[in-house]
Amino acid sequence: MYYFWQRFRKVLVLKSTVITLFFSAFSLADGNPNTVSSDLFDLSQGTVVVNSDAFATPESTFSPTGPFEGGHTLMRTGNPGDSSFIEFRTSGRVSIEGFRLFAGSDSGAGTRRAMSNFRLLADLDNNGSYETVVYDEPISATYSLQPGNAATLAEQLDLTVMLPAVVSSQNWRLETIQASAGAFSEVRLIELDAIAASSISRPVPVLPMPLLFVLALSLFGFVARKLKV
Ligand SMILES: [Ca+2]
Ligand SMILES: [Ca+2]
Repeated sequence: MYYFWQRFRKVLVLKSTVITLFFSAFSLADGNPNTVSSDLFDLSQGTVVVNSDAFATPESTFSPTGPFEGGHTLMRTGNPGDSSFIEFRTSGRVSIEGFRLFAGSDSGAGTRRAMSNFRLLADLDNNGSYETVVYDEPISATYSLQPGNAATLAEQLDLTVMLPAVVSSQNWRLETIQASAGAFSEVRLIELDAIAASSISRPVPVLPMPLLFVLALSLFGFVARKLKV
């Protein structure tokens, strides 16, 4: 039994290492640092934008490269507190346990092009209404002060969010809230990468029934031998 768990743990460590190397390879290959094209929200995986009020290239939020600023999106031109949205459909129903949000304000210009809130919604029953709030939290418009921000540059946001439960949907909607006023204040999104639901991160492994049966037989044999002694 001890040997089994030792082997099981070694397999988990090996799989985690392989996955890390896999994503690192994609990160090196892509234009915007640490964004990937291998995630379930990416255009390369079949995602399409179905509706948006963004000012420039909403599709680029789902692609590490693109025609505007090398792969960026500018959301709707508004005032502080105004929201802007992108609705998108994945190639099929996908299950995510988190996401990684990349955004960028203007260097040396305070909170210009920053957001003050981010929402992710889902239409689970495919009825055209995004009734499920997947995530809805304020963001520090001064990105360097945002807890959990892993970006190297002070004006950028690289935020990994793990959800309390897996969410499965094909229809999604993101919303940003504009932080600053004046010209050039549209929120700049760089990327939204999905983190696919994975058995590796589940704390309790579920053993298959045949294996449980074998383990039960082994335990029974062990007890039987002990009782004979
Ligand atoms: Ca992506
Ligand atoms: Ca992008």
